[in-house]
Parts: sequence; C-alpha cells; structure tokens
Amino acid sequence: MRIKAFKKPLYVTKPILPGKKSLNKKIKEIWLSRQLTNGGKQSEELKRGLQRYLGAKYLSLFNNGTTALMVAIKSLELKGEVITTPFTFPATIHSLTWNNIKPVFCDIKDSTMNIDSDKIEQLITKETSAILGVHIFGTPCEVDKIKNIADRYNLKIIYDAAHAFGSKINNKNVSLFGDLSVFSFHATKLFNTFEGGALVSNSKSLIKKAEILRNFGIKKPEHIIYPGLNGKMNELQSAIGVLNLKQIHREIVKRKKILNLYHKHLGCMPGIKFQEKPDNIEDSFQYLVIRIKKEKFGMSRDRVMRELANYNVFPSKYFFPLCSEYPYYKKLHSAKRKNLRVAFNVSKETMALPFFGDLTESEIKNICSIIIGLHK
Ligand code: T4K
Repeated sequence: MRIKAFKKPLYVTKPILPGKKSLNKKIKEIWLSRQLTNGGKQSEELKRGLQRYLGAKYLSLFNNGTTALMVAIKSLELKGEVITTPFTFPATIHSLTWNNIKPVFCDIKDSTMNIDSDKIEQLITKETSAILGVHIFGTPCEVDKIKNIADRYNLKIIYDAAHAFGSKINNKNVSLFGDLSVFSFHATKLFNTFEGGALVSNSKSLIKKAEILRNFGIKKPEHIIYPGLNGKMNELQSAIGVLNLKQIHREIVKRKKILNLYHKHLGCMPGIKFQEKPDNIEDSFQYLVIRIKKEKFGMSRDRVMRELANYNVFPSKYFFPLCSEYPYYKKLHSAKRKNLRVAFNVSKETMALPFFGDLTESEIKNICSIIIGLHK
C-alpha cells in the first residue's frame, strides 16, 4: 500500500496547552493583583505543585533551564574542570563555559547513551570540581556509581534533568540525587510553561543561595551579596504551569500507549535500536529516540530523515553534532574523537520521532510503515 504524505507536518512534539477559559481566569487574577513577577500567588502555587510532583525537598523556579544550570554551577562555586557528557543539548556545556569552567568530555554508554560512569575516574585531575550528568531522554544516569566517585574525590554533582520530569530510580524521583538538579519547562518539554525551568536540591541553604543569585544577588534591600543575574519565572508563565500540571497525567497515559505502539511496529526491525531502559527506572516519556544502524538497516539516519521529510514527518537529530565537535570546544584535549568513540557513533544514529499525546494510532502506524519501507 502506498502511503500518502501527511497533510500537516509532524514534528517531534506538540506542546500541551491550558484551556483558554481556565487561562483567562488566571489572567484576570494576575491583572487584578498586578503582581506580575518577583514572586506572587501563581509562582507559589506552581512551586508547591511541582515540589509535590517531583518529590523535591527544595525547589526554585527559573525563567528557563539554561539559567537554572548557570545558577546551579555558580551556587556550588565550581572552578577548574567539570566532567560531563558530549551527547547533550548545547545548554549543558555552555553553562559551564559561562561560568569560566572547562568542560571535560567523557564518553557515553552505548545502551543508555548516558555518561559512562566507568570512564569518569580516569578523567579526574586536581582541577576537577564536579561531575555534570545528563539524564538523557529521561533515562537516569548511574547515580550510585557517580556518587561513589564524587565522594571519594570530594566532587560536587549536578544533574541536568531537563528531560527527566518525573523519571524515577528504584521508585525515587531523580530530583533527590546529586547536589542540585535542573529541569526545563520549555515549550518542547512534556511539562511546559512556554519557557521555564527549576532547580531542586535536598539542601535548603543551596536553594536559598540559588534564589539570591537568581535575583541579581540581592539578599535583602541594600544588601547585594553575590554577582547574580535575573532568572525569575513570571506570574503568567507560572499560571500556565499550574494549569498544565493538571493535565500531565493524561498526557503521560497517552504517551505510554504511543511508546508501546512504536515498540510494537519497530521493535523487531533489523537495524533499529531503542534506548535501553534499565529495569529499576521509570521513564519520563519525554522523547522517543531510535537509532538507525546503517549497516543493518541499509540506510543512514540522515537519509531516513530526508525520506521522512518527503512525507511531511520531521524528526529531530537529538543530539547531533556532539558538543565536543562544536568549533568552540573541538580543540579541547577531551574532545578528541578517539576518546569519545561511542558518543560519536551514537550521534550519527539517533533521531527523535514524533511523540506527543495527540498523535493518532494511524499516524504512528504510517510513520512506522514509511520507516519499514525504507529498510533494504
Ligand atoms: N539541558 C538539556 C539536556 C536540554 O535538552 C535543554 C533544552 C536544556 C538543558 C536547556 O533548557 P531550556 O533553557 O531550553 O529550558 C529544543 C528546545 O528549544 C530546548 O529547550 C530543548 N532542550 C531541546 C532538546 O529541544 P530545538 O532546537 O529542537 O527546538 P525547535 O524549535 O526546533 O523545536 C522542535 C520542534 O518542536 C519543532 O519542530 C516544532 C515543535 N515546537 C517547538 C516550539 C518551540 C512546537 O510545536 N511549539 C513550540 O513552541 O530545541
């Protein structure tokens, strides 16, 4: 059967939105209060809701995930070098550079595509101050192994949990691991506030410090104690968050079904590999990433993407190129390809397929049939 191109383009995601009626009610409240930012009723409500949802001890809202990352690094007063993964979004690595820290790239595991904790120790020098792990596509890093290394070498741990909203390890939310974790609430995320983010920690004093840094370093009027920036989430973003949080369960239920359908149709295809999810973890259902193994599939990831585009399907190349391949970082010793072989291969194979609650069963079936039809 010949499959027709989709009438409307299918992208990697389609954000959930609050209903207009409930949003109008929130807007009225904000207009009446005239408290637009710098804290307020909406941000307090969202903070409480997220703390509950993420099981976070302490949480601070941010205008986006990148600022939250930059502030996390500043709060821990990191210096020198930080060991991290090259297989991530630019924000992870740039946030180190903005803090005058040298990123040290560590290779990743082929199975989970997360930082390879068995290769971290050999990268530690007397300049190393922390490990920055990314729970890639919502699959948590090996947090126990990383903690063991950090404890032995007196290093701090930050987790970039931008993809891991609700991910769990042995039934414990990812927000409970590391010194600080960062979430992103960008429009493309499972839970969105259009733009937004949060910093979570088990340490009250760290979050307090981060909140001062988030507000220009102002501790109290006439008392400016750190070189801070402006990272606050405003009341409109917060209101959207309050409303979207109510829909999150429904969206996850739909995505679980969609994930199963993709597995059903593509799971046995030679040359197609899904991210491995260890038994002790719970997924965030943020992305559905497959790998195209060129030799076995008979076509490269890039060619598959070009073919899909003819049908109006536009997966995202998460993540290509590797951060270690950017001109700004390429000259670093740790950016050498021979040390990042797994990451280099993985970045040529991955693509995030359309994955959102509104995707219909027949759309998924057709996307999969197109891919299957390309197999040689
Ligand atoms: N750490 C990690 C590991 C991250 O992945 C990210 C962000 C961060 C940190 C930083 O967090 P934030 O500062 O962003 O809060 C997107 C997002 O812009 C970015 O937030 C996200 N990661 C990254 C993985 O994906 P692009 O370049 O893929 O975005 P874009 O505009 O191409 O969007 C992808 C598709 O989504 C579009 O084709 C259509 C759809 N879309 C997009 C937007 C913006 C919509 O339907 N509506 C929208 O409003 O980066």
